[in-house]
Amino acid sequence: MAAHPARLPTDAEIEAYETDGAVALKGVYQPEWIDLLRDGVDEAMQTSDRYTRRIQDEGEPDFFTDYIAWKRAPAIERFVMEGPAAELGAALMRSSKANFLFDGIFVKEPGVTKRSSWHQDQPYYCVEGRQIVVLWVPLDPCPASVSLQCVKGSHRWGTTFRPVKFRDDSDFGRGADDGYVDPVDPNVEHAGDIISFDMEPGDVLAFHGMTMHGAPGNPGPHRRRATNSTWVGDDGLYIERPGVMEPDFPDCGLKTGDPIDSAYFPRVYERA
Ligand SMILES: O=C(O)CCC(=O)C(=O)O
Repeated sequence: MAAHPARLPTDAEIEAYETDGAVALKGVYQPEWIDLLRDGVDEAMQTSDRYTRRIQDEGEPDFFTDYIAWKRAPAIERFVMEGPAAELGAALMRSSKANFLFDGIFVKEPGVTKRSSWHQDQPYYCVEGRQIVVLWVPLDPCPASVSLQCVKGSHRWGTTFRPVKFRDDSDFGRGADDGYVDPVDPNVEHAGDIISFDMEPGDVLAFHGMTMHGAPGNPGPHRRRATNSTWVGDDGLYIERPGVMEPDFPDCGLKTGDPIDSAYFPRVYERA
Protein backbone atom coordinates (compact mmCIF):
# COMPACT_ATOMS: atom_id res chain seq x y z
CA MET A 1 0.00 0.00 0.00
CA ALA A 2 1.24 3.48 -0.83
CA ALA A 3 2.02 6.01 1.92
CA HIS A 4 -0.38 8.74 2.97
CA PRO A 5 0.55 12.36 2.21
CA ALA A 6 1.65 14.47 5.18
CA ARG A 7 -1.86 15.90 4.97
CA LEU A 8 -4.80 15.69 2.60
CA PRO A 9 -6.06 18.80 0.78
CA THR A 10 -8.77 20.72 2.63
CA ASP A 11 -12.22 21.18 1.08
CA ALA A 12 -11.27 24.78 0.28
CA GLU A 13 -8.11 23.61 -1.53
CA ILE A 14 -10.07 21.05 -3.57
CA GLU A 15 -12.60 23.74 -4.48
CA ALA A 16 -9.76 26.10 -5.49
CA TYR A 17 -8.32 23.33 -7.69
CA GLU A 18 -11.72 22.87 -9.32
CA THR A 19 -12.39 26.59 -9.83
CA ASP A 20 -8.92 27.86 -10.70
CA GLY A 21 -7.49 24.68 -12.26
CA ALA A 22 -4.45 24.97 -10.00
CA VAL A 23 -3.74 25.05 -6.28
CA ALA A 24 -0.51 25.29 -4.30
CA LEU A 25 -0.50 22.84 -1.41
CA LYS A 26 1.97 23.56 1.38
CA GLY A 27 3.77 20.66 3.07
CA VAL A 28 2.11 17.61 1.54
CA TYR A 29 5.13 15.41 0.73
CA GLN A 30 7.29 14.36 3.67
CA PRO A 31 11.06 15.12 3.44
CA GLU A 32 12.01 11.45 2.85
CA TRP A 33 10.00 11.41 -0.37
CA ILE A 34 11.70 14.58 -1.58
CA ASP A 35 15.10 12.97 -0.89
CA LEU A 36 13.98 9.93 -2.86
CA LEU A 37 12.90 12.11 -5.80
CA ARG A 38 16.26 13.89 -5.73
CA ASP A 39 17.96 10.46 -5.95
CA GLY A 40 15.63 9.60 -8.80
CA VAL A 41 16.53 12.75 -10.71
CA ASP A 42 20.23 11.91 -10.28
CA GLU A 43 19.58 8.38 -11.57
CA ALA A 44 17.66 9.70 -14.53
CA MET A 45 20.28 12.32 -15.41
CA GLN A 46 23.03 9.69 -15.50
CA THR A 47 21.15 7.57 -18.03
CA SER A 48 18.90 8.27 -20.95
CA ASP A 49 15.91 6.99 -22.87
CA ARG A 50 13.82 8.15 -25.80
CA TYR A 51 12.34 11.19 -24.00
CA THR A 52 15.55 12.35 -22.30
CA ARG A 53 16.44 15.77 -23.68
CA ARG A 54 18.70 18.71 -23.09
CA ILE A 55 16.82 21.50 -24.76
CA GLN A 56 18.94 24.56 -24.05
CA ASP A 57 20.29 26.68 -26.86
CA GLU A 58 23.93 26.30 -27.93
CA GLY A 59 26.36 27.37 -25.20
CA GLU A 60 23.66 27.64 -22.49
CA PRO A 61 23.58 25.75 -19.19
CA ASP A 62 21.57 22.52 -19.17
CA PHE A 63 17.79 22.52 -19.32
CA PHE A 64 17.14 18.80 -18.81
CA THR A 65 13.71 17.29 -19.43
CA ASP A 66 12.50 13.73 -19.32
CA TYR A 67 9.31 11.69 -19.38
CA ILE A 68 8.67 8.16 -18.10
CA ALA A 69 11.93 8.13 -16.13
CA TRP A 70 10.27 5.82 -13.55
CA LYS A 71 10.96 2.91 -15.93
CA ARG A 72 14.73 3.28 -15.47
CA ALA A 73 15.14 5.24 -12.22
CA PRO A 74 14.25 2.91 -9.31
CA ALA A 75 13.94 5.80 -6.83
CA ILE A 76 11.24 7.42 -8.96
CA GLU A 77 9.44 4.10 -9.35
CA ARG A 78 9.46 3.72 -5.56
CA PHE A 79 8.14 7.24 -5.10
CA VAL A 80 5.28 6.54 -7.51
CA MET A 81 4.30 3.12 -6.24
CA GLU A 82 4.90 3.61 -2.51
CA GLY A 83 4.77 7.37 -2.01
CA PRO A 84 2.03 9.89 -1.14
CA ALA A 85 1.17 11.18 -4.62
CA ALA A 86 -1.57 8.71 -5.62
CA GLU A 87 -3.82 9.43 -2.67
CA LEU A 88 -3.27 13.16 -3.03
CA GLY A 89 -4.22 12.99 -6.71
CA ALA A 90 -7.37 10.96 -6.03
CA ALA A 91 -8.49 13.43 -3.35
CA LEU A 92 -8.08 16.40 -5.69
CA MET A 93 -9.92 14.66 -8.52
CA ARG A 94 -12.63 13.41 -6.11
CA SER A 95 -11.95 10.04 -7.66
CA SER A 96 -12.33 6.61 -6.10
CA LYS A 97 -8.96 5.63 -7.58
CA ALA A 98 -5.81 7.05 -9.12
CA ASN A 99 -3.97 5.42 -12.00
CA PHE A 100 -0.43 6.52 -12.71
CA LEU A 101 0.16 7.84 -16.22
CA PHE A 102 3.85 8.82 -16.05
CA ASP A 103 6.39 11.15 -14.47
CA GLY A 104 8.22 14.20 -15.82
CA ILE A 105 11.53 15.84 -14.86
CA PHE A 106 12.44 19.51 -15.47
CA VAL A 107 15.88 20.61 -14.30
CA LYS A 108 17.04 24.13 -15.07
CA GLU A 109 20.65 24.79 -14.14
CA PRO A 110 21.51 28.36 -13.07
CA GLY A 111 21.53 30.68 -16.06
CA VAL A 112 19.01 28.88 -18.28
CA THR A 113 17.18 31.54 -20.30
CA LYS A 114 14.70 29.31 -22.10
CA ARG A 115 11.12 29.30 -20.87
CA SER A 116 9.00 26.20 -20.50
CA SER A 117 6.48 27.17 -23.21
CA TRP A 118 2.89 28.00 -22.34
CA HIS A 119 0.84 24.85 -22.90
CA GLN A 120 -1.83 22.49 -21.59
CA ASP A 121 -0.61 18.96 -20.83
CA GLN A 122 -3.61 16.90 -21.81
CA PRO A 123 -3.53 17.63 -25.57
CA TYR A 124 -0.05 16.03 -25.68
CA TYR A 125 -1.29 12.91 -23.91
CA CYS A 126 -3.42 9.85 -24.53
CA VAL A 127 -6.13 10.80 -22.03
CA GLU A 128 -9.69 11.97 -22.49
CA GLY A 129 -11.79 12.90 -19.45
CA ARG A 130 -11.89 15.55 -16.75
CA GLN A 131 -10.18 13.61 -13.98
CA ILE A 132 -6.52 14.18 -14.78
CA VAL A 133 -4.27 15.98 -12.35
CA VAL A 134 -0.59 16.85 -12.53
CA LEU A 135 1.34 17.12 -9.26
CA TRP A 136 4.37 19.36 -9.75
CA VAL A 137 6.94 19.44 -6.98
CA PRO A 138 10.11 21.52 -6.74
CA LEU A 139 13.13 19.74 -5.27
CA ASP A 140 14.91 23.02 -4.46
CA PRO A 141 13.53 26.15 -2.82
CA CYS A 142 11.69 27.80 -5.65
CA PRO A 143 10.70 31.49 -5.52
CA ALA A 144 7.70 32.48 -7.60
CA SER A 145 10.07 34.15 -10.09
CA VAL A 146 11.28 30.71 -11.30
CA SER A 147 8.32 28.57 -10.29
CA LEU A 148 5.56 27.11 -12.44
CA GLN A 149 2.97 29.64 -13.62
CA CYS A 150 -0.65 28.63 -14.23
CA VAL A 151 -3.46 30.56 -15.87
CA LYS A 152 -6.41 30.60 -13.51
CA GLY A 153 -9.59 29.16 -14.97
CA SER A 154 -8.01 28.16 -18.30
CA HIS A 155 -9.07 24.52 -17.80
CA ARG A 156 -12.65 25.78 -18.24
CA TRP A 157 -12.09 27.83 -21.39
CA GLY A 158 -13.21 24.93 -23.59
CA THR A 159 -10.13 25.50 -25.76
CA THR A 160 -7.69 22.75 -26.68
CA PHE A 161 -4.36 24.27 -27.61
CA ARG A 162 -2.04 22.75 -30.20
CA PRO A 163 0.82 21.15 -28.27
CA VAL A 164 4.29 22.57 -28.99
CA LYS A 165 7.87 21.49 -28.34
CA PHE A 166 9.72 23.47 -25.67
CA ARG A 167 12.84 23.48 -27.83
CA ASP A 168 11.47 25.51 -30.72
CA ASP A 169 7.67 25.75 -30.35
CA SER A 170 7.23 23.43 -33.36
CA ASP A 171 4.17 21.18 -33.24
CA PHE A 172 3.24 17.50 -33.24
CA GLY A 173 1.11 17.31 -36.35
CA ARG A 174 -2.28 18.27 -34.93
CA GLY A 175 -3.85 21.51 -36.02
CA ALA A 176 -6.99 23.51 -36.70
CA ASP A 177 -8.59 20.73 -38.79
CA ASP A 178 -8.34 18.45 -35.77
CA GLY A 179 -9.82 21.06 -33.42
CA TYR A 180 -6.54 22.31 -31.92
CA VAL A 181 -6.12 26.06 -31.51
CA ASP A 182 -2.80 27.94 -31.75
CA PRO A 183 -1.51 28.59 -28.23
CA VAL A 184 -1.98 32.14 -26.99
CA ASP A 185 0.40 34.14 -24.83
CA PRO A 186 -1.66 34.60 -21.67
CA ASN A 187 0.25 37.82 -20.93
CA VAL A 188 -1.75 39.49 -23.70
CA GLU A 189 -5.31 39.00 -22.47
CA HIS A 190 -5.02 37.04 -19.25
CA ALA A 191 -2.08 38.60 -17.44
CA GLY A 192 -4.21 39.12 -14.34
CA ASP A 193 -4.99 35.42 -14.19
CA ILE A 194 -1.38 34.19 -14.17
CA ILE A 195 -0.60 32.73 -10.76
CA SER A 196 2.66 31.42 -9.31
CA PHE A 197 3.87 30.80 -5.80
CA ASP A 198 6.97 30.77 -3.64
CA MET A 199 7.43 27.05 -3.07
CA GLU A 200 9.57 24.83 -0.88
CA PRO A 201 10.40 21.15 -1.35
CA GLY A 202 7.39 19.28 0.08
CA ASP A 203 4.91 21.78 -1.42
CA VAL A 204 2.99 20.64 -4.49
CA LEU A 205 1.45 22.70 -7.24
CA ALA A 206 -1.48 20.61 -8.43
CA PHE A 207 -3.00 21.56 -11.75
CA HIS A 208 -5.65 20.18 -14.06
CA GLY A 209 -4.62 18.49 -17.35
CA MET A 210 -6.30 21.32 -19.31
CA THR A 211 -4.79 24.21 -17.32
CA MET A 212 -2.50 26.41 -19.34
CA HIS A 213 0.90 26.68 -17.66
CA GLY A 214 4.55 27.44 -18.32
CA ALA A 215 7.66 28.50 -16.44
CA PRO A 216 10.33 31.18 -16.74
CA GLY A 217 14.01 30.45 -17.28
CA ASN A 218 16.31 30.27 -14.29
CA PRO A 219 18.41 33.44 -14.20
CA GLY A 220 19.39 33.08 -10.51
CA PRO A 221 22.40 31.29 -8.99
CA HIS A 222 20.53 28.14 -7.84
CA ARG A 223 19.46 24.95 -9.59
CA ARG A 224 15.76 24.57 -10.16
CA ARG A 225 14.94 20.87 -10.08
CA ALA A 226 11.29 19.83 -10.40
CA THR A 227 9.41 16.63 -11.10
CA ASN A 228 5.80 15.87 -11.73
CA SER A 229 3.53 12.87 -11.64
CA THR A 230 0.31 12.66 -13.64
CA TRP A 231 -2.72 10.81 -12.30
CA VAL A 232 -5.94 9.73 -13.98
CA GLY A 233 -9.23 9.19 -12.16
CA ASP A 234 -12.49 7.30 -12.66
CA ASP A 235 -13.50 8.94 -15.96
CA GLY A 236 -10.11 8.74 -17.74
CA LEU A 237 -10.24 7.07 -21.15
CA TYR A 238 -7.42 6.25 -23.55
CA ILE A 239 -7.41 8.28 -26.78
CA GLU A 240 -5.22 8.13 -29.88
CA ARG A 241 -4.68 11.70 -31.07
CA PRO A 242 -3.77 12.77 -34.61
CA GLY A 243 -0.04 13.26 -35.23
CA VAL A 244 2.60 12.35 -32.69
CA MET A 245 1.67 11.84 -29.05
CA GLU A 246 4.21 12.80 -26.46
CA PRO A 247 4.82 10.61 -24.70
CA ASP A 248 3.26 7.73 -26.58
CA PHE A 249 2.77 4.24 -25.19
CA PRO A 250 2.83 1.95 -28.23
CA ASP A 251 2.90 -1.22 -26.13
CA CYS A 252 0.17 -0.30 -23.62
CA GLY A 253 -2.38 -2.53 -25.34
CA LEU A 254 -5.22 0.04 -25.10
CA LYS A 255 -7.33 1.50 -27.87
CA THR A 256 -9.38 4.69 -28.03
CA GLY A 257 -12.25 4.56 -25.54
CA ASP A 258 -10.68 2.01 -23.19
CA PRO A 259 -10.53 2.99 -19.51
CA ILE A 260 -7.05 3.98 -18.34
CA ASP A 261 -7.00 1.28 -15.72
CA SER A 262 -4.62 -1.56 -16.44
CA ALA A 263 -1.36 -3.02 -15.19
CA TYR A 264 0.42 -0.72 -17.65
CA PHE A 265 -1.09 2.38 -15.99
CA PRO A 266 -1.21 1.01 -12.46
CA ARG A 267 -4.00 1.75 -10.03
CA VAL A 268 -1.79 2.91 -7.17
CA TYR A 269 -4.60 4.27 -4.98
CA GLU A 270 -8.06 2.90 -4.45
CA ARG A 271 -10.53 4.21 -1.87
CA ALA A 272 -11.23 1.56 0.78
O1 LIG B 1 8.88 22.77 -14.63
C1 LIG B 1 8.79 23.25 -15.75
O2 LIG B 1 9.59 24.07 -16.19
C2 LIG B 1 7.67 22.85 -16.67
C3 LIG B 1 6.75 21.84 -16.06
C4 LIG B 1 5.61 21.44 -16.91
O3 LIG B 1 5.37 21.96 -17.97
C5 LIG B 1 4.73 20.39 -16.42
O4 LIG B 1 4.89 19.93 -15.27
O5 LIG B 1 3.83 19.98 -17.19
